[in-house]
Amino acid sequence: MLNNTPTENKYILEWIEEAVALCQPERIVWIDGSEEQAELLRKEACESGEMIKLNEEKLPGCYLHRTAINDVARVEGRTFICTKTKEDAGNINNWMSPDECKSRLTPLFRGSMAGKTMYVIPYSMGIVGSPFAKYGIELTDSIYVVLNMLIMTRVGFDVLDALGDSPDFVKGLHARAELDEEKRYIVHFPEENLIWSVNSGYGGNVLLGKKCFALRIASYLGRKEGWMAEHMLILGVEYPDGETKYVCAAFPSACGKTNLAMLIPPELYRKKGYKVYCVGDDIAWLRVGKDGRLWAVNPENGFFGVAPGTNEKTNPNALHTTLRDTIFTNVVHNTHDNTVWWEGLDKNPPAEAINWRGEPWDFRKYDKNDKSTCGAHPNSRFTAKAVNCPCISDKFNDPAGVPISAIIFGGRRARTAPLVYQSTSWQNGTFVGSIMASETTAAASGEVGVVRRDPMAMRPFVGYDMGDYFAHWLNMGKNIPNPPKIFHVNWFRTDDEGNFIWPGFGDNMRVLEWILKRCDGSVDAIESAIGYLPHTEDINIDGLEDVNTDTVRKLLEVDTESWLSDINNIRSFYAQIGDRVPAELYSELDALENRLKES
Ligand code: GTP
Ligand code: SPV
Ligand code: MN
Repeated sequence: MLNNTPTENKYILEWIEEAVALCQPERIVWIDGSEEQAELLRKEACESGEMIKLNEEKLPGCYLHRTAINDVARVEGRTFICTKTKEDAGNINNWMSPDECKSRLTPLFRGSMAGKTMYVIPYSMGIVGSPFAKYGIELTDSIYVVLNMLIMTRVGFDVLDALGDSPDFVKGLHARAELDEEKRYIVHFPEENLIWSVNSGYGGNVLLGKKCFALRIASYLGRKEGWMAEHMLILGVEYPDGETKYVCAAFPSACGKTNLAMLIPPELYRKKGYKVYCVGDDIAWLRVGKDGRLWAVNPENGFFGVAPGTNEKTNPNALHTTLRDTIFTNVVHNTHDNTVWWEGLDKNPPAEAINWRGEPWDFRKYDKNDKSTCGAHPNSRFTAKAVNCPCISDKFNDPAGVPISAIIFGGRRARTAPLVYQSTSWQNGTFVGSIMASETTAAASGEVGVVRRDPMAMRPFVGYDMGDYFAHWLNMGKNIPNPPKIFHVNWFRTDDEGNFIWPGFGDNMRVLEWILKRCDGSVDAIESAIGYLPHTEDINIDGLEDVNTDTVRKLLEVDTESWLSDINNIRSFYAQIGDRVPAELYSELDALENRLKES
């Protein structure tokens, strides 16, 4: 079956032959990255009903796709790290031995592509040929996956040329099989650079370059090779004098990375000449540069963003990015003009509409408090090209990446975490990342709104033991002569009625400004039990209607009682991670507890 292959690489060809023998596809199609081939595949997907072509005038090059109803988010319970020993995967990950996993999954793949096409996608995470880049090949039976990978990664035969006869690539095998959730598995073999995904067709489970490779496998490689793969956005703030400073921020899924990455500063900043540019919205690969600073690249080539809540006010840049060449997944189909809609887009839900389940949808029956009445799934998404983003950074395609001044951690905390605080050192900052917690969202299956610890927003994405991951952070700090400063933010504090107190979105610029001033030493701070807090008057609230100094004071309050009860929760979480949690972090925890008790 493997005739006229675009590569002679025996590692690639032998592996494909194995996968073909297992899945038994009728034919093989190599994806060359060309527009002609992509267009043929789009047509085929529309003919089969897998995708719907949207209004070419209003949304040129855009398509709608609906996943199976049982297949709308990442499935952490069915995601496994299959290292030889359980200890290397750690207690936070699900683990299966590689042999057991392969024998359990082999029957699920066997014959799964009979009568179908197997697509071979050679792709690069990072710019082909750059020192940061890592290559992958995904085999899949889904055109939807191919078309998404064409947007999210750099696909083409130049990847095969760059690989030559090297075995150094990540193998990814994906089969939709029966989309049976009881037989759904997303499994990683970090020691073999191998990923298997079966019985799903949802983004994070099947676009294997993203969470599976660029975080789980890459975090494993990063630890071995002395770099970091993180669940972080990257943005640049351009100052009125033309200088640009870059920051990375790690927030858990559906906690505001895409929004912050594409932020438009409030008018008062724009007038002065401030601009914000997006380098990445989800994943950062970080290395120590020759100049002793930490440098970041975004290994992706597009955005797989949350649709609900995206609108002309909250994130106009994201909205504009999705106006062409975009694949929408699980949003509302407006059948009147063949466009799309989602909750929070505008106040005009379509009268003639099909919901994400594919049923006729009556917006008048929508009840804010009952998610099952939503037209769009809360985790519905857009897949859009980075080049179509109005605020994409001119460094987006720079193989060197960008130098990072600050790392920001954050999550959804209704009470405990203040609007912003600064850690006191890299070690203390690593501790701050390690104790991150957030209320769960619709981005993963399971209960929504429960507080869970999510270190560095990487709980679902570290490809090895979490204690070793913390140790890697501490080690990296020792090797960065001029490290970024580390901060923690929380846009999600609520009042007694449950309303967000901080306006968020573009106004988060006001917090970024304080953070960057701290980086260049131009503003003082208060030393508190948890770290450096802003003086109330140093958060610029000019032009904000519903925020006064009292509000800011409330947002910056540290409630000792709730922090002390959090300490107990952190102790049991560390215990759950196990005995590889570094001693340095326990001393940070003890010191924090003592400071809180004294305060
Ligand atoms: P993933 O793609 O899952 O990793 O999510 P993300 O971290 O990129 O989150 P995203 O920016 O898509 O935001 C998710 C949800 O949080 C959306 O519903 C946003 O409207 C909301 N959100 C983002 N930023 C803010 C903010 O500053 N304040 C408030 N209140 N909500 C926000
Ligand atoms: C996330 O859940 O953090 C995402 C979406 O960015 S997914 O690709 O599904 O992981
Ligand atoms: Mn994400």
